[in-house]
Parts: sequence; C-alpha cells; structure tokens
Amino acid sequence: MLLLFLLGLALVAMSPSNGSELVLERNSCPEFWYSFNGRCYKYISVDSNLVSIHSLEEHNFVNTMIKSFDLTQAFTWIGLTDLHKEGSWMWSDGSKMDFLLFEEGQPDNADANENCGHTNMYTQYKWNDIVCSREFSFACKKHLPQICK
Ligand SMILES: [Ca+2]
Ligand SMILES: [Ca+2]
Repeated sequence: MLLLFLLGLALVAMSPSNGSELVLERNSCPEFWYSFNGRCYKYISVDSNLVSIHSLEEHNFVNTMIKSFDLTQAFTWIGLTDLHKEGSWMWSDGSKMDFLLFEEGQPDNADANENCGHTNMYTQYKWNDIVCSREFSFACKKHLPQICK
C-alpha cells in the first residue's frame, strides 16, 4: 500500500502542472525550431564557451576561422564582457584578461549600455563593445576531450 502511495506521488511529481501533455509544434518556425507564443525556440547542446582571446595570433586565427564561414566577416560575438563592472573587461570562460584589441575609439559604452564584445569591427576587424541583446553569430572555444587512461 505504501509502495502504491509513493508511486502515485512520483507520478504526480512527474506530470506537468496542468496535467496535459505539451506537444512541440513547429508552425511557421524554421526546421528544427519550435513555436511558442509567436516566437521560435531551439535547444542547442554545446560543451564550450564563447571564445576568449589571449594573443594577436589567436585573434588572427579566430577572425580567419570566421571568414572561412562568412566571407562578409560580419560582427561575431566573442566572450568579452564588462557587464559586472563598467570598464572592467573579463572573459566569459573565466580565463585571465591578458590581451585586449579594441578598435580605435572603442570601447565607448555608447548610451551607457554597451557591455558585450564582438570582433570584426569595421576595416581593422578588431573589437567593439555593443549592446548585449544584438543577434550575431558567435565563436566558441573548448578544451580538447579528456582521454581516459
Ligand atoms: Ca560597458
Ligand atoms: Ca562601442
């Protein structure tokens, strides 16, 4: 009897709050995206961070990689942010801040609201601070997979 009671509790705990099954629908969203309240959602599994950049060589590598996918060299997110403290730049992967390559005149924190960094700014293809809600592609970086011994 106790077992049935516990099983019943477990089933109640696993059910959505309104008791109905949610069905994911695509509607007018692109392939592999799902619709909810007029917006499109997608689950993306990544085990990496936005890229941190620690040398001119690494910057050139990242920009060359971006160019290999996008000949227009559009603005692309890197893991640069001063969201926690204005003017104090840090990398989102927690690595040491030991290299900065902002475009001339940047960072300018325009409208006191630019707290995220992107690369490929104008003709020098260096970095700029910009509003974090902009939609750009992003460059990521991960450690090599650990090899079990
Ligand atoms: Ca800022
Ligand atoms: Ca700026």
